[in-house]
Amino acid sequence: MNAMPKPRDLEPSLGETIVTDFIRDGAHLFAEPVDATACADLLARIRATRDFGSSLFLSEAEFDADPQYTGVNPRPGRNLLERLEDGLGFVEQAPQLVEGITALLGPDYEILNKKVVCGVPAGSVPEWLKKRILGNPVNNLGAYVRPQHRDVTYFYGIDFHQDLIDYKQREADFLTLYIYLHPVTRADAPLYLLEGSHKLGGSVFPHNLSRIGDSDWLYRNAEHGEVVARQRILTGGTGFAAVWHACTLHGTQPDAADHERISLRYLVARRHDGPTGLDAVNAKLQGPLSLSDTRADLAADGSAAIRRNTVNHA
Ligand SMILES: O=C(O)CCC(=O)C(=O)O
Repeated sequence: MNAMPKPRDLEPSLGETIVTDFIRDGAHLFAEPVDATACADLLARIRATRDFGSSLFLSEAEFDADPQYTGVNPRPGRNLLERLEDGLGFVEQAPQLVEGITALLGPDYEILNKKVVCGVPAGSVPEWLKKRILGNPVNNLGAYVRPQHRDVTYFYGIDFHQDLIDYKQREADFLTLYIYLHPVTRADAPLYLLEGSHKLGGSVFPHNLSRIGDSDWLYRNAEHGEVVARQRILTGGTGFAAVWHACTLHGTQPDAADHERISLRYLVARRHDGPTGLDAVNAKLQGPLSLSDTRADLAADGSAAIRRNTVNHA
């Protein structure tokens, strides 16, 4: 006769939990943070590279002399993490992250993009700039930052969006990994994530969202239907790590603290040909897996053409 399984054996593995969480929520928040000492060391190295105050920014006259709205994010050859590569093992080799990502993407996954993201505090954004960007849905401040500082992405909030937004015609074959390098409270521009929003697949930004309670949103994606998505505010301590699907809506409000919020953002893509956990997730989506156009908020030069913002009212 077979021995009864011990309760421990009945518990799902981390990989199984992550796939289940992705199917249900489009995200997983890791119970185990990454190494806090390594986070603090990396944060100190990042902070030593610049003052995250108003000196980051061009003057209004400098900006108006030659406005550049595109090509202002980190890119190969201008990415602070390229100089800090030796300090990233605590993320890229963290056993829980490797196990979770492998369950979703299979072995041999590739890092598509990695960068430092800064939530710029209100006190560091010049008044002229605040006036100009008030109410815009995407306040990526790269356009207004001095060129030598464009090796980091700076946000003063960004409305609910999918990370598929940057990848026209690409299938949702990647996930986002986001790491807090210091404690993030409600005042530090935490990520707002809409659980279950991935179920409607790819959808053009800005999204059709109506608040229906304290923390629920009714989200519609045209002929692909609607879901009620629960808002989860990702506050967390040093080393907090979360992953989400390329179609999961998320955003941030402007940083209300008196100091910057500094995080790491990775996009990780599958390479594996065989079946993966992500296949099981994507097989259940009601909407498209890719989009030919991802956004309808920009003018031809890349500047904001609409002034509307949902997450700021969350
Ligand atoms: O860190 C932030 O403030 C926003 C990050 C984000 O949503 C993104 O980079 O897609």
